[in-house]
Amino acid sequence: ADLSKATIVFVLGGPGSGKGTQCELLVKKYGYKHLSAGDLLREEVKKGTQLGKEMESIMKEGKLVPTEVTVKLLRKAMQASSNDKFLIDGFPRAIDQAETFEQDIKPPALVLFFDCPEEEMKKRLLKRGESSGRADDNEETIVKRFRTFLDCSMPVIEHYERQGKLAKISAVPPPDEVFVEVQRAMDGLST
Ligand code: UP5
Ligand code: MG
Repeated sequence: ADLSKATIVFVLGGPGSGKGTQCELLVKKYGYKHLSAGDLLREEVKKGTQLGKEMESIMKEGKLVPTEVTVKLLRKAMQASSNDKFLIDGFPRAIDQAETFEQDIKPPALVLFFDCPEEEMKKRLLKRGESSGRADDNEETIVKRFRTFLDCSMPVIEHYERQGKLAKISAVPPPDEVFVEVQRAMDGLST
């Protein structure tokens, strides 16, 4: 796809806030291509390459993989898609990542932010950890992921709020209720 004509929606929120869950609903209703940065990274880890091993240990520490790695994976996946509407889930997670993506690819039309208290997110992640097999769904890593979110990712959310691009949505109600608010934000987009 010609990425200069793409419509980009960033889907942000803390660990376990429900980004992936809402993206699934969005795909069904709006036909976007869903790209989760975390999923793309976990696929690389599965390949067992040297780079994959390095990323695995970063993710286990709840830290951020270098920006160039994620942007490269995202760009490749976007170019490989025939779709030109993208949900970029779990990215950008730091200001430099937002700047790099905007310069290399394009600024987002809209940023969805799922607002959720840590206690609720922790409860969800520990529950999911019983069956997810995700190496970062354990109490110790969860605390580190929260820390990184507050220190590095909240400034991204504030940045887009200042630009008037942010739709802040409470992620506490059940998924279908959260999705009502998501639709309200999406329907304001003219594409
Ligand atoms: N659930 C969902 N919605 C619910 C609701 N409304 N009510 C009750 N339960 C709800 O949901 C989490 C769980 O909650 C599920 O069991 C769900 O059923 C339930 P999910 O939709 O999976 O939430 P999500 O926000 O997607 O949580 P996820 O764990 O994927 O978020 P993270 O941001 O932590 O994970 P991600 O995969 O994006 O990143 C993982 C790691 O990769 C990062 O910590 C980092 O180390 C690395 N990374 C980078 O370095 N750079 C990147 O750009 C991206 C990732
Ligand atoms: Mg997710």
